[in-house]
Order: sequence, then C-alpha cells, then structure tokens
Amino acid sequence: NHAIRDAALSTLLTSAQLRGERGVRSLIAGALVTPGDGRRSIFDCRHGTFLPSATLVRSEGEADVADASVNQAFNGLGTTRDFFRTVFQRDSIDGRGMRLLGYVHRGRHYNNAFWDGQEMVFGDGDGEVFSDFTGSLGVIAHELAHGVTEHTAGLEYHNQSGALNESLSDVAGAMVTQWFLQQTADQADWLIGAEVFTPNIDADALRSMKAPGTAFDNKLFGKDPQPDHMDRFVELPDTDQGDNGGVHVNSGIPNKAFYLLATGIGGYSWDAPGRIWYESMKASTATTEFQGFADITLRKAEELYGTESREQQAVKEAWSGVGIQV
Ligand code: ASN
Ligand code: ZN
Ligand code: CA
Repeated sequence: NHAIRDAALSTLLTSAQLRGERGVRSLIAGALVTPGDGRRSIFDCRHGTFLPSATLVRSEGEADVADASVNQAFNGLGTTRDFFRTVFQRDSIDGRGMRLLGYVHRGRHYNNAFWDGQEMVFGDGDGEVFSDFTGSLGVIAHELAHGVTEHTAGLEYHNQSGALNESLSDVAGAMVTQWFLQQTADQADWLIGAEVFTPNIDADALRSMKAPGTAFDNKLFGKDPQPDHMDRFVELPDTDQGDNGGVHVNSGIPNKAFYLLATGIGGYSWDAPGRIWYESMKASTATTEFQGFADITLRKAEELYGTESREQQAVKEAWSGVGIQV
C-alpha cells in the first residue's frame, strides 16, 4: 500500500516538477519540493510526434551527450534562460522558475519548431530545404519567448495581437543572439533563423528585422511576404492557410520598429530598447494591437527614462518609421 501510494506521489511530483506547476508542488509537500530555477530537461522524440513517449536524455547539471541536437537545445535554452535572468531579472518562462522542457528529433523531416503551451519542440528539418532547428539560437529563444508572452501579455495568436506576439518572439530571438555574441545594434545582422536553411537554399533567413520582406526571394518560396510599414499591412484570413491572419507576416512591422529603436538609441539592443519592450510586453493584454503597444512603449520610455528623454524621442521616431504615430 505504501509502495503504491509512494509511487503515485512520485509520479505526481515528477510530472508537477517537470511542468513547473508551483501550486501543485507546494500543495504536495512544501519543503520537500525544490523550486525550478528554470532547470532544463531535454527529451528525444526519436522521430515520433507523441511527446509523452519521448525519452529524457539530458537534465540540468549533466554533461554533453553524443547527440548534437540535444546539446544545442540544452545550450540554447540555457543561454535564453540566463539572458532573461541577467538582463530582465526574470526567473524562467513564468517568472517563477518554471522547468524548461526541450524536445528534439520531433517527427520525420519536420520543418519547424514550436512552443505548445508547455514545452519547446524542435524538428530535424528535411535535410533538403531545412536543417536541424536546434542549430539556431534565435529560433530557440523565439520559441521560449512564446512562453514568456503567454505568461505575461497573453497575446491572442491571430491578426494584429498574434503578429505582435510573433514579433515579441523575434525581438527576443535577436536580443538573445546579440547578447550571446556581445554585438551592438549596428553590428548585428538582425536575421532570425539564418542557420536553419541547408546550403542548397538561396535564402538569408526566415525573417529580417532590419529589412522585412528581403529575407528570401527564390523559386521555392517566392518573395518574403513581410511588410515593413503600415502602408503595406497584409490582410489575411484568420485560418491556418492565412497564417492566423498573417501572424508571421505583419510581425515585420513591429520587428522593424524595434530595429529602428535599437539603432536609433545605439549600443546594445537589450539595454534601453529591450527594457522598454519588455516592460511594455508585461503591460500589454491578450487583445493589444500595434497602436496600443506603441502607446504603451511611449509611456514606458517616459516612466523609465523621463519625459522628452532621448529614449522616448527614439520610440516616437521608431514607430513613425513604420507608419504608427504615438
Ligand atoms: N515556428 C513557428 C513559431 O514559433 C511555429 C508556429 O507557427 N506554430 O511561430
Ligand atoms: Zn513564433
Ligand atoms: Ca489556426
């Protein structure tokens, strides 16, 4: 009886710890349960798609393994976690040390990576067009940042709120990459996912924040559909075919605004520009749109740096550059 009860408790404890459910953990046994601190667990899907069948292959504190995808996911999630902790004093995805669950080798030839509300999942790519998605720190940070957005603004993943959600993930992807390389806004390439294409493919990256709409132009994909200004906003249906109302398309507009802010202020993007964006993300809601977010950034720049500060002036000019007046 004891054995059965203990086994059930340990299962509950393990799954609760893995999911970082603080409420459940403290409910179970207070002192017995250690906080997460964003500890990493990497699972190998071994080409399956059913995540509960994946195998735990590397935990926090453990050394490199033979599988490069595992180590890349482990390192990328660690760098992103350390970025949020060091730069924004944020403890993991939920701000309360939530466990970081990374799944690699998801499916066969899977050409994507995603956050599913609980974990970060990476495909290997088909090897023809795309390579392993764990090969891009920007992509890893992008996916983790979807978790941060879900736990802060909670931006609905369609139309303008969804494009803003996508943009916040790209902004995090760029900042984490630049922080890792210690590059200033002027030194950085502002590309997201430059590493995920095989050498066969004529494409700079998935997206360019510096010049949305120019990341690729080839036979396979056509031209990069991202606009860089409200005059070229793309109306798409809120369907899977329509990219949920163009969430990966119109994200080019706030992406460009952040690029303009970072280069306008100068120095490291994660300093004043990142602080303004991060505070604005926390002050946004599920239905915040571009204009509403822009207004929030103006207010945050004022609160953080003062009325008519050069930072606040740079915020005005950045949004004006994409056709949004604040
Ligand atoms: N890589 C995409 C993203 O994180 C996956 C998706 O659209 N669900 O936005
Ligand atoms: Zn995304
Ligand atoms: Ca949908």
